[in-house]
Amino acid sequence: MSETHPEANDGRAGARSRALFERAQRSIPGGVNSPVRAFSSVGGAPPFIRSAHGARLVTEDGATLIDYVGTWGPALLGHAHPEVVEAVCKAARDGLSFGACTAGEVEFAEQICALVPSLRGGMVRLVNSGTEATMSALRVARGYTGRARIIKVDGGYHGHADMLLVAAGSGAATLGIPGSAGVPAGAVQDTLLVPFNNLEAVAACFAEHPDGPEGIAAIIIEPVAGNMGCVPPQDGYLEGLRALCDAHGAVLIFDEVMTGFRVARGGAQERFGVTPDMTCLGKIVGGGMPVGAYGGKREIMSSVAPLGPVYQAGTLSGNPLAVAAGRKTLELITREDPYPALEQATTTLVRGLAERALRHGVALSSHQVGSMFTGFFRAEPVRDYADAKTCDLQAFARYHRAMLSAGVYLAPSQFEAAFVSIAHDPATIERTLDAADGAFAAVRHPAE
Ligand code: KE4
Repeated sequence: MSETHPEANDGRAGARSRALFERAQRSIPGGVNSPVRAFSSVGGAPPFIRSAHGARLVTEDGATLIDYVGTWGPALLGHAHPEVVEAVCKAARDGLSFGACTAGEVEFAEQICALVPSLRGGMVRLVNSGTEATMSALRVARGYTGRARIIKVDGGYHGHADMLLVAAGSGAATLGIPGSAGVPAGAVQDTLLVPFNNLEAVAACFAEHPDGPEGIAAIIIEPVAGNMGCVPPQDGYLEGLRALCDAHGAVLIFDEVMTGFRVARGGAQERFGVTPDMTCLGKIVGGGMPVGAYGGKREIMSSVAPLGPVYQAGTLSGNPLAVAAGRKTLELITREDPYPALEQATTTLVRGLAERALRHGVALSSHQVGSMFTGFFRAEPVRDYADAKTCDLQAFARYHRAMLSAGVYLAPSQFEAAFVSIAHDPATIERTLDAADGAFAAVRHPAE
């Protein structure tokens, strides 16, 4: 086991993780602080993580795993990057939170606005999560336009605000129905659902709800879908949304919580050359600490209290530790430009996985944008959530278990993206591909 490349080994929950999971379920709902972590769709107890450095996790059972969850996206620079950790420790020694203005948050806001095209010349407000960012951005869009209706994509996830927890009805453009217990019908009565990559359905919404007080306030979209698995926008799709919003006076909101600083330094809006009116950020912007942000054109953000009538607040918003982590992270991605190498490493991995799946006769459709990717267990490409739902989820579960046994930690759901960090060096990618050889064999010939 070399210092830089500790041997990856069986990551399935051992005795200590299983005991901790048993205990956790007595005091935490489902034993987890976020549902996907429970491993429900792949089975078995989740391994409990003790530490994480670079591209690797160490479990409570002492296993070393190669990590492609990356704490769901933030770990672009690898876990526990020394300069980020030092920045947090330094800030902590001067106090954890003041609930007051700080120089750091001003510098951070200026950094964010300089990097994200839709924020240049505009304004940004810091919050503590992606959910807060999207919830707040939609409230601002509604306040700014005086309209109530919003459009979201079926299979798009923007956090757990009531108005966004909607299930699709039948038909192309459907009025949302509550997607969770506890969400009253009234909370989603103004939420319209459309399939991803379908401009006609969006146009139909605007036709059905003409501009004016009963019209559509905003479209919120993941410009690269990540929460149905990684699905890129088809050519012209984002441009079409931009044109429809311009034509109807609706606010175009890019939820770049996952894609921001991931698929390019300036996010998907920089990569695809389409500038929204507002952007929501999270994950990488906090470098692993709890930071969300929303922002956009000055005239829109001038609606936000105390400047304007749209209320939004937060005790820990802009707290010095999270700001320190975020500032150092953005400084590093600016100083070092990791994107070409990240893309190359991810392309090597995705191509290698596709070759091995083919060799083992496993139907796999791979999608990659920058350093995020998903292998869908079906033969045809995936364009939207309806396509994604036809994947062979049993095959995915067998693959996930086999990769975990071989020391590779993947998101426990077919409908998630995987992430490569700058710490995933060629030896790590090669070790992952070796594990995948066995995993695809296990998919094809499950142990009796
Ligand atoms: P948070 O509230 O979890 O910080 O962000 C919500 C959110 C908003 N927008 C997008 C595009 C997101 O991907 C997310 C959260 N992503 C999920 C993983 N797909 C977080 C993992 C979890 O829910 O535990």
